[in-house]
Amino acid sequence: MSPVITQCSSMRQLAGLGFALTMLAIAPQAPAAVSLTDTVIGSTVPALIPSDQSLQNGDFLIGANPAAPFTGDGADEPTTWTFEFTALPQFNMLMSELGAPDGALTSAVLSITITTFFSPGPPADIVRPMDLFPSIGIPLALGDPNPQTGTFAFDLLDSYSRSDLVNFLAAHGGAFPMIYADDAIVSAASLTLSSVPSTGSCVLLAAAGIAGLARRRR
Ligand SMILES: [Ca+2]
Ligand SMILES: [Ca+2]
Repeated sequence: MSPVITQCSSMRQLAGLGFALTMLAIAPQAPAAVSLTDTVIGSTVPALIPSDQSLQNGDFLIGANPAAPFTGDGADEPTTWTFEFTALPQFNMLMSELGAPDGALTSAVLSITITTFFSPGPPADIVRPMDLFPSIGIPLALGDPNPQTGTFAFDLLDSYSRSDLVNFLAAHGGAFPMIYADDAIVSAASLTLSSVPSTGSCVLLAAAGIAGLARRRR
């Protein structure tokens, strides 16, 4: 609060600010920022099975690749999973915010924890929402000891437009399918979608505050 208050040069301005803040506080349908997170978990050491079979590793599905020796060894195998937002309490509020004409998605932070048996690794790996391009490259950041586990975080808005992400979420009915490929075990992932109230809502609130302030000064 202090940066705001220090900009007020008189008691009148302070009183006006207090009134405006009161208006914001008592507004009956003041929209709030919404932030939803879904987290999925698997083992860092899944079973090792023949490569013509796929393997369920907790919330992750490791895909078959008959051209490779095994499934579950973290080499030459795609991993897929789906973030689910529909069951979360604030899902409808988030979709309402995201449906505003100006789009209110402010961040979509993906975190993934991977274990690679390559050093340095993982070599040329990627992650992306299932149907969206381009893929996001995973940094060649893990080395000895081998295998090594590391966590990476990306804001999907750095790679995709707001509308692409919102349309993707809507097209999948609130689910958010993902794919990682192909030289690591993915053992944890989370996606946090954040929104702010649409500009229209903020303008209405600000107008109410200014109108009230004008009446008070007459
Ligand atoms: Ca494999
Ligand atoms: Ca590979």
